[in-house]
Amino acid sequence: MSLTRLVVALAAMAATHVIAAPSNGFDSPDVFGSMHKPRSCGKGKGHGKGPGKGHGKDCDHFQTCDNYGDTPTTTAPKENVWGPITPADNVAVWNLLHADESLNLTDPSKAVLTDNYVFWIDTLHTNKSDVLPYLQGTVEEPPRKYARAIIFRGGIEEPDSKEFMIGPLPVGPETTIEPLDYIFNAGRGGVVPFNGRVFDSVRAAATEPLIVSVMEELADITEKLIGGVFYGEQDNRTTLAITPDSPMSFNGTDSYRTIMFRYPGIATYLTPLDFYLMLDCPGTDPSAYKLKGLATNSRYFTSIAELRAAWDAGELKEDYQQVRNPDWVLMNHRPEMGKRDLDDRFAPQSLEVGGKRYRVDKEQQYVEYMGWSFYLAFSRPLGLTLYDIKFKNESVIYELSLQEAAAQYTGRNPKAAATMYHDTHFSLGVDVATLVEGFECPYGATFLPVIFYTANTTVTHPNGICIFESDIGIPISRHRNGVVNEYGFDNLATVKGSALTVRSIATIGNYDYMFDYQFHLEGSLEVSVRASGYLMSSFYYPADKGKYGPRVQVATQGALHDHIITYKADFDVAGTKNSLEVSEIVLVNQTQPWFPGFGTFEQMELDISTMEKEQQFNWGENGSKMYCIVNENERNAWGEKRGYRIIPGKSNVHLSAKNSPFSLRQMPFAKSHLAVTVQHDNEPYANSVQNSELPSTPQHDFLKFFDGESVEDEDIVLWFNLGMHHFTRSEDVPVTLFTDAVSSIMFSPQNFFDRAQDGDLLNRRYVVPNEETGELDFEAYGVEAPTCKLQFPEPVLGIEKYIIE
Ligand SMILES: *[C@@H]1O[C@H](CO)[C@@H](O)[C@H](O)[C@H]1NC(C)=O
Ligand SMILES: *[C@@H]1O[C@H](CO)[C@@H](O)[C@H](O)[C@H]1NC(C)=O
Ligand SMILES: *[C@@H]1O[C@H](CO)[C@@H](O)[C@H](O)[C@H]1NC(C)=O
Ligand SMILES: *[C@@H]1O[C@H](CO)[C@@H](O)[C@H](O)[C@H]1NC(C)=O
Ligand SMILES: *[C@@H]1O[C@H](CO)[C@@H](O)[C@H](O)[C@H]1NC(C)=O
Ligand SMILES: *[C@@H]1O[C@H](CO)[C@@H](O)[C@H](O)[C@H]1NC(C)=O
Ligand SMILES: *[C@@H]1O[C@H](CO)[C@@H](O)[C@H](O)[C@H]1NC(C)=O
Ligand SMILES: *[C@@H]1O[C@H](CO)[C@@H](O)[C@H](O)[C@H]1NC(C)=O
Ligand SMILES: [Cu+2]
Repeated sequence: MSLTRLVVALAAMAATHVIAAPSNGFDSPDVFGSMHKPRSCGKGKGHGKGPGKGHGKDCDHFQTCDNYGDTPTTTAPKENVWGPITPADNVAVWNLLHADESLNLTDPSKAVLTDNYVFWIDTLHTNKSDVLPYLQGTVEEPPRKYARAIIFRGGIEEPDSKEFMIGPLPVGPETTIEPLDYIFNAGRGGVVPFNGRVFDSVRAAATEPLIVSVMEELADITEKLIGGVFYGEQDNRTTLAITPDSPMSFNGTDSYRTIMFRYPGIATYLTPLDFYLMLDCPGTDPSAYKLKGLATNSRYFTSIAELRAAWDAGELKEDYQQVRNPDWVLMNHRPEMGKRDLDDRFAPQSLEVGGKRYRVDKEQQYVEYMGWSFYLAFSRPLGLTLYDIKFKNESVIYELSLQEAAAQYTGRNPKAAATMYHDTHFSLGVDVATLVEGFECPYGATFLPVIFYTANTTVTHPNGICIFESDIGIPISRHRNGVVNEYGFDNLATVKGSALTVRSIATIGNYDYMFDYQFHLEGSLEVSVRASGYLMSSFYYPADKGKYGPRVQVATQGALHDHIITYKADFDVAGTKNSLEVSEIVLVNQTQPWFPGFGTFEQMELDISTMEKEQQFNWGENGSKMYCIVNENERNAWGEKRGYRIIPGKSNVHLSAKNSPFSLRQMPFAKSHLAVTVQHDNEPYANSVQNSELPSTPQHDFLKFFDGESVEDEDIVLWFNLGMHHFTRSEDVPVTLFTDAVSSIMFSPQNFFDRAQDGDLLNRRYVVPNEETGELDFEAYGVEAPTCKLQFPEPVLGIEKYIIE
């Protein structure tokens, strides 16, 4: 990112007279509390006002801080073998597919139901068995890349969707187009029946005439009942919008649409209406599509005539009218809500004032930070993925990747009751974009582009991913020894806490998911996901009595739903062969000879076992079970198995529904907190991107991973779910809040080392009162707070346009 940099004295930015960081924050006894008076300098550049003006000294003699310095570079030890195929590869693959007469492809932008066309092209995952010899150096050449392509084949005898693998790349004489079957295990390989394939714009367009014909006939009623009419999305008389629905098939032989109407525009997700159409729309012949039924006023009608009869009899009316004016859902500043004291001051910032402490190889998408190293990869369905994660040059995790972001809704209406989204189905990765510097990533963060392909073009989102180190707001560790003197200690040791975050935000329609991977200094790795954006809401029915969520506007109910975000963590803790150790706290009654008076009495004990077989499992009740990925063959100095602990964080839930027809068999991965399997090249993904339209006959069945294999001393994979039960509320308006809509997990060294890994950090203080002078001696290990002027970008910078070429 090229930014014009504006150098601003910190004093001016803070709009107060404090701080040009002291030359040594810890060099005098008055460092604590209010006794400390930092130097001030008030003549800021750029900002003329502020109470600092006129106070203190001029900042001009300070050097410029390095907080906007270039990201230090490094050279990745290996080629990034997981990264995306190149734009040139995409074009070559596109051309190769279109040159193949047997595929008989049509330009997707002109395609109709009965054509064959490319749905998308992406990168095929690289087999781990091919990668390991390269990483270990036993093979010189990196594994060759392959593309995967989904082709919609409406033009063949039995229309379907079929997936292909194309490679090796770059395209050359050896390159072939082969069916891609091996990553799908439910029996049909890469083939999905026509009715179960992604309901793309071509299929949506084919159903529109039926929707229009129904709604045209009912226009007089809908105008009066729900305040709008629908003549087609492009017709300028239309004042209603139709909603996306999913799933739209149960087993691939049927195909249906359950359409709820809403008001169009920015408030659309929060202005649902009490009017639903149910269509049957299987196959490639739209003349066979038909209306199945209509619903309003909590009644179901099997024909237009039935509904009209009820209307004519005066039986249909709305108690509440939906709000047309979208003002109430805008995310703008609302002066009518008042003003908070001091809120006009610039908020605290986390800035890399000492200069960046991480290195990036932008070419190879490789990062090094305080002993950590890892590679980044990106895919259309899954977004950002991390590979070969090492700490202190030892392997911890081979692959850490999102697998699915699912949401299932509930409600006593045809739309909410039937809604279950898999966001990878909607290519979550293409919705990763546009991070606002200073607000979503700190000023000075490193931004990386996101690249994906649409047909034979390359789309680049310049600020799709950010990397930054920030203050975590707590010391990693500290201790105060002794309370014998005026300071309250003989010595006090404290270690500064900071962490490196890799962040991306995907906006999938109504929702914004923020995905963070946070690398801590002592070897912990935290994964978290947060949700913001608009609720997918229901019309407000008082008869529901709040059972499906509260009323959040005059005619809107916040529909209760689950978010389940599934991840894969292919642990390779100090090597590929690992086991999953369970340490459960159990209570036992025992006698101890030195307490004869108690007889038997209760003690906690650890019941330690190793999981034997592949399985799905849950967190222990009230935290009673510790799960660790251990390496039986690697011991620390104390003879303990070296391991990483899996620590539950915030909101660790699994899907509530067990037998819902909409989530019946296509998402078993969402139905337990955790699962462990043996790593196989043909089991790279928990889900398939086309599973969501096949709830009863999935293309890919996660349950088939659990076929009794031993997970002891094997290359094992941990699958885990983050998420939340979204108990909706008025404070979800205008949008859900990231602060509490959060779920997380942490992986931490467990006897991986012989002691805590913060002893080598220099950003620490050791404070001892001098016995003779009574003053405090500060040991700063050569790391002092800098005296410098901070840099900020021009205020409007931080967003760059998409590049399409
Ligand atoms: C190719 O597909 C078109 C429809 O896109 C179809 O009309 C034509 O018959 C097909 N050709 C062959 C050889 O199958
Ligand atoms: C709608 O479109 C028609 C045909 O293009 C045009 O004649 C008419 O003026 C438009 N009406 C409105 C309200 O924009
Ligand atoms: C799919 O569901 C329909 C309707 O429930 C049923 O008639 C049909 O046999 C099912 N087909 C398959 C392949 O399961
Ligand atoms: C890291 O480990 C590899 C072997 O796994 C070794 O070749 C390399 O020298 C080590 N690097 C450092 C900095 O210790
Ligand atoms: C992409 O396809 C379009 C339409 O077929 C064509 O006009 C264009 O030249 C192609 N671009 C590349 C880079 O091949
Ligand atoms: C321990 O003994 C008490 C008292 O007899 C009994 O209630 C309790 O269930 C015992 N606990 C266990 C773990 O056996
Ligand atoms: C806490 O966990 C222990 C061990 O699993 C279990 O026996 C106990 O019932 C749990 N207590 C509560 C309040 O859930
Ligand atoms: C990856 O491994 C699977 C399973 O062994 C194999 O079928 C497939 O061809 C391999 N893929 C590539 C690109 O070599
Ligand atoms: Cu939600």
